Amino acid sequence: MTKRILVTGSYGQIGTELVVELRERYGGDNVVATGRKKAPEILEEDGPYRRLDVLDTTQLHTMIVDEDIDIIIHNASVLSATGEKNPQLAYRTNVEGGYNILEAARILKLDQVQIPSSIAAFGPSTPKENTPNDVIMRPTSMYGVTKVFIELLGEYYAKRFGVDFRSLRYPGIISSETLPGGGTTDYAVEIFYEALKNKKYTCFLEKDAMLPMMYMPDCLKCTIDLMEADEDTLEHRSFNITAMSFTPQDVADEIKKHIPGFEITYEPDYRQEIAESWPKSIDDSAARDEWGWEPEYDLAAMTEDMLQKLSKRLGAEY
Ligand code: AKB
Repeated sequence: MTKRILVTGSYGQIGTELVVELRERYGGDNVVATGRKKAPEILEEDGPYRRLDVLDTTQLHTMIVDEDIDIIIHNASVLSATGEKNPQLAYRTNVEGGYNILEAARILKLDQVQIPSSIAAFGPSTPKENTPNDVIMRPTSMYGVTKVFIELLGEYYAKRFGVDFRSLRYPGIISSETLPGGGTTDYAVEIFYEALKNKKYTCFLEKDAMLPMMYMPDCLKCTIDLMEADEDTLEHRSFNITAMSFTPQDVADEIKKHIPGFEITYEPDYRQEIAESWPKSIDDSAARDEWGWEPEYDLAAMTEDMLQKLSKRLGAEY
């Protein structure tokens, strides 16, 4: 029987493309896209979109019951850079929002909840190279603190109440459909827009700020693969996940292979300090071993595809 899935934060960078992919796989009507704002057209085309504020528990519970929801993918989150500007907002959205979702899963006996975590859950005292799945986690950003909390709370709900909680520690996600907002890894998307529009980009991180990254098709794949994994095969509930690691200079050099006149300059700001507290590369062997994770895109393949897709969308030749 097909499950009914509710996605929060569905007009965000990951949410928009995730809803489209889930609808293609499980049928438009079985995927309820939700968010606090009016829906973008793409989310109303092939299935329902509902206004939802996860901080309103009455509205949340009513929607789960009325829409007969089995699984929630809770993408609504304040990211690292916005979280440093407004830690109180990050706390409410990420901690209280996540708690409300876990409570709804417990009370209404949902089949599964997936709440993303991030590489931001690690901190300066975590080993930076090939960071293991199970390792010291003492993040120094508000966003990171909220993500560690949600991982621990979800694992507690699984053990104590039998809630099937799952979480992916996303790296920076690169995509051509919807811009990210408020993250430290956002430069890796902006650089493509600016390369196509203006042939130059000023980066807010240092040229050698190496971070783990992933292209959107792989992000959709790991999200859905984890959702579909048999709970009995999972030893973990929170998973490291990655596809590649690169610096701003690496991606600029790769873009230059396609757009030879492209130029990058550097004006690092407060986001550099956040980036420095995160891992440079990630060991995702737990995801590979427990549910068969394997990424498809490396830097070269991602750059080629990204430039093709974006140039079509922006009507910008290169
Ligand atoms: C951010 O930069 O805040 C996010 C993330 C790595 O979780 N993209």
